[in-house]
Amino acid sequence: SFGAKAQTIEVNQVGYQINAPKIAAVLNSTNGTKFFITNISGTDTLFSAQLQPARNDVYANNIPVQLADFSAFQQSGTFQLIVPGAINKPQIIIQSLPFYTVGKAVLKGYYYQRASMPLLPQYAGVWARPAGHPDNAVLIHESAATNERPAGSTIATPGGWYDAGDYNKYVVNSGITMYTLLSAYAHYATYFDTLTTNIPETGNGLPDIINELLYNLRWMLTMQDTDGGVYHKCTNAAFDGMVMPNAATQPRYVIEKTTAATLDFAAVMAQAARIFAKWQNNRLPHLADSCKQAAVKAWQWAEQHPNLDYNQTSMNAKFKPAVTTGAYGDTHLIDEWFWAAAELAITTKDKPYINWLLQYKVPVAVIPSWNQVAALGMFSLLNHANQLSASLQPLIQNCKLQAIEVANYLLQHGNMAMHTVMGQSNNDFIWGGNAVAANQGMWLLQVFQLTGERRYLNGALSNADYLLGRNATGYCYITGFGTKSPMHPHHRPSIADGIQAPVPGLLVGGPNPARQDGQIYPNNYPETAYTDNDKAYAANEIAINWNAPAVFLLNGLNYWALQ
Ligand code: G3I
Ligand code: 9MR
Repeated sequence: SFGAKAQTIEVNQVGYQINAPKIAAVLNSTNGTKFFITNISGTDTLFSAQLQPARNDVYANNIPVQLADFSAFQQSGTFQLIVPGAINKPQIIIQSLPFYTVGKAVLKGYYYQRASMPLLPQYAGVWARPAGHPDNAVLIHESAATNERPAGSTIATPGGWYDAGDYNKYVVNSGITMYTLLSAYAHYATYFDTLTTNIPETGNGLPDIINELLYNLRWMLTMQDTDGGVYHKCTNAAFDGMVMPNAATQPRYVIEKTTAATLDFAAVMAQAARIFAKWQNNRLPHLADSCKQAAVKAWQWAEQHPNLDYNQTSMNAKFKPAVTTGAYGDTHLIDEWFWAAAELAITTKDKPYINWLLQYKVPVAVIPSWNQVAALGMFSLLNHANQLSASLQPLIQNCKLQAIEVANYLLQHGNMAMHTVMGQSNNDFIWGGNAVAANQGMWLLQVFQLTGERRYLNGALSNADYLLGRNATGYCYITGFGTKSPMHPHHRPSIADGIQAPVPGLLVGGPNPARQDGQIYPNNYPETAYTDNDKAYAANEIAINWNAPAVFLLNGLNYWALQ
């Protein structure tokens, strides 16, 4: 009837696992009755069932949504989903391992972010490009000047990944990113041991996830000054224009050493030391030891400089040139202390870290983000419980209770209309909200591993469905995947390379009604405030800390499907 909104069916466009829950959403639908799954040409009906009663999607202007649950249909192949009255008949892919290719791609995404080296056609395909940012003579910014390293002198800090759609490298954001990738390996080693991503190091005897994260870890090590403190970032003074990396030649600086960067660095290096120990007698001699020493030195520096928060505005009042790139400023560091203490306690078993943990206890852990890292330490402690001293066991028990309590809460408070864990409240739809969905999924996968209860696994899967298309925009939010995915991410190489398709395997930030980029969005409802516009950096940028939980989630789901 006039004015009624068209009924559209939104599905996980990448695919459904054959033995798992399989749900599609019919938007703007109130009185639908049956749905049908047919062969791809629509001639044979293979399955049909009732649509569920409509519920309003409170995050999408209360549109009525009816779910089509075809979990009972367990046949692999490509099918068509038909709802009488709907304007589309989406393709449905059912496979034993539907997230295998996309899981690889989100890991490969990091290769495309590499600074200081050319991407060759045999690895990068049409997205091959010359090296950008050698970063072998980066200026000491006034804010970072010391007697030994006066402003204007240089250090070498090559390599690492570009943070996001911009070309700067930020230690704080590298911290959570590295943790997440290292943890993915720690949890799913047998799976990652054989997963290759066609990068220059493939076949060198190390798993490619390790090869990839080593590229950034080696950069991080260069960001530590001889006194143990860690520079906050390696950056231009101002963001580059929309040019390729090799055309972005503005001077680079390392900026003041901060407590947050140094603690995050300590945590990552302590965690890396445990994981790299596996190869200390062959592929990675001495690296585990170097990481451990770097971590200890960083912690000691942080103890001596506990209050050096990064405040870009006040820094710019004192030092030149003014720096206007990403701040990653955080003034609440108890979670950073806890995370670093936890990783160092696990790796070294030394008293000072154990005592710190016993004195300060476990901060309230929330879904991780670059400035909320308590849960990182919490899960690390939990996963190493049997190696830790008796004195720490009550604290670890507290971690376990928190982990399960949050997981239960997540399962109970999702978006009921779309049947996703994503959508606990409006606060899920923020700058980088798609990483909130992925991190919720990561949390649930870890609690599934702890408890063996399948409902947690299913909760994680619901957020994979969200990211891959079962949401009110109908976008699959990973570039290069699905039938409708971002074509114009705020990602300088994707904009400047003259190739129509964006660099693949990158998760965009997602709906964000705050729209801090000042662009025009279709609306400002939490779940639909999204635009595939390359100027809309508050919704359509990509970032290393957002891809990482997608690596964990999608590959974790693959791992469990293979068990
Ligand atoms: O901390 C407040 C919180 O107290 C308040 O309740 C909430 C309400 O919106 O806002 C919180 O602050 C937000 C902050 O992130 C912490 O989550 C800001 O509004 C929000 O604008 C800020 O967004 C960050 C953005 O940079 C701007 O600083 C994103 O998390 C962060 O992912 C993004 O990172 C950028 C880098 O700076 C540069 N490189 C690209 C990268 C991705 O866009
Ligand atoms: O490209 C920048 C992106 O990486 C950041 O997330 C964003 C917010 O800090 O800023 C982008 O740069 C814009 C700058 O803030 C304002 N002038 C236009 C720049 C490119 O869109």
